[in-house]
Amino acid sequence: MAAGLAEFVVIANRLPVDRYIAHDGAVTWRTSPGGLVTALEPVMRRKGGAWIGWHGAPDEKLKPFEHDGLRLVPVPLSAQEVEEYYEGFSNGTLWPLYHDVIAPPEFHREWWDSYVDVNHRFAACAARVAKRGATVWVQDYQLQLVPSLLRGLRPDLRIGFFLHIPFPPRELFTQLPWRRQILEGLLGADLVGFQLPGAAQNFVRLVRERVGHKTHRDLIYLPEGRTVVARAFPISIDVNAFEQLARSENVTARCKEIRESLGNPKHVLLSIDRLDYTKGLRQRLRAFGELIRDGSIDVDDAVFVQVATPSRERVDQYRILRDDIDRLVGRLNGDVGRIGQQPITYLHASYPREEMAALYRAADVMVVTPLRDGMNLVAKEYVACRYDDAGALVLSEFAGAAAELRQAYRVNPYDINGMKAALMEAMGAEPREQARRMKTMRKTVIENDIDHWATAFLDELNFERPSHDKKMRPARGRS
Ligand code: GDG
Repeated sequence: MAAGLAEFVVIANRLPVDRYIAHDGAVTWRTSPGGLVTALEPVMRRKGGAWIGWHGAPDEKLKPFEHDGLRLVPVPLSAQEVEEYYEGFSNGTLWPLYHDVIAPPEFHREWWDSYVDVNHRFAACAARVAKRGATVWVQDYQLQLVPSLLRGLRPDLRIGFFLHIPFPPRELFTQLPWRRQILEGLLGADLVGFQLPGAAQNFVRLVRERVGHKTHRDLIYLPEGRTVVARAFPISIDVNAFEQLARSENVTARCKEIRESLGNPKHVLLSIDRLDYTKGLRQRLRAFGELIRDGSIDVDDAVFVQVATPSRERVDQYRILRDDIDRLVGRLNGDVGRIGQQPITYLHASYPREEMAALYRAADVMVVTPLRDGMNLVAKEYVACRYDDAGALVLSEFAGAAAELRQAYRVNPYDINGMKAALMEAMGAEPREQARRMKTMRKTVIENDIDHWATAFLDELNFERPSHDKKMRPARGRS
């Protein structure tokens, strides 16, 4: 690479860019909008950082390249690896297992073998790219073996890992035939970050019981004298950017247009999710449908807009879910709709950021009711866009965001009656009450934005911790 070795390296399953091919065949890359890139871009520039990840096309090798001042290092994946490592082990085994087994995880040895191979490739790539003593930050569940593989190759590096999704309790985690390998993989890091303290505690306890290392609170003492820290760093968003967008003239005009095209109802309810079985679409749509059917709200007064961004469409569970939701929306609209009055507007599509901001501003009630979610950034984005202190947030207690956004209308998404009551309360709240809640939530989100998250993690990662007494005897572990 022209710029030499990197002092700061991010490793994620995907590079933060998407490729566009114009009509004349010209290839351009565009930075994919996402909090992680925004948060890490300044550090990357300051330190001459590199980002390692798959570029999105199978069976293709690309040379490292520069885009928008970012140094990008593509890792190739074969079509079979996309199927086995990514769609298989990452999204068919780990994703459901880490989300309360809402869908049954599948355990296949070929998937695991592919996961191991690909993790080796990412680690080898980082070992080539990182400067002596560099800081390397590994992201998410697709790459849990990278910390220890990389440490094996490059013991001089400082290695951090952050898990964006929940980390399950031992009752679920121990179903995994490769549980010990995953725990040992993560222990290659100096700092293992989670969204919530409970997840960090689950990890520490599993390490103590299954691997046999001594632990004290959020510290894990390895026999070779190294200490691993396991701690929560709740992720956030670029609050300023969202607020600026929400305040812009275009978004203000578009917000008005959206409300008009919905027939200017008294209540606009909104949900935005990747179409995923963890997000609780079924339960919330049922709750809303019942409110109309039992006459609690009039079909002329309320519209529910559900945006479901296409996701993982080659994985079976996701195809089944899409058909289920199509049917459910059709049935509810058929049952309770009138001519010109469809209670649910269902959009299976992806939208530009301005449209998202306009939707947030147009929504009187934002309904975020996942069955399990590491954090849920949509909830924070809604709050960031409501500079007018208006609007109500209905939030699942099983979203990581519920720990911070305590003034939301809190629901258990499995309790349909409870959800109906919360929706009614949110719709009926006085503007003063809504403003009181929104102001407090805004303060929390503004104080804890994405910069704060990245800085807190990197400061902790670079904190010099003296090595502990190497003679400390390990406790007994089971596999
Ligand atoms: C994982 C964890 C954790 C969605 N539709 C569109 C669009 N989005 C954007 C949202 C938001 C992001 O995608 C979704 O983030 P979430 O946090 O809600 O959920 P996951 O995708 O499941 O993310 C989650 C997160 O990682 C971060 O650590 O919070 O728990 O599961 O930013 O705005 N953006 C655009 N068009 C869309 O149609 N532009």
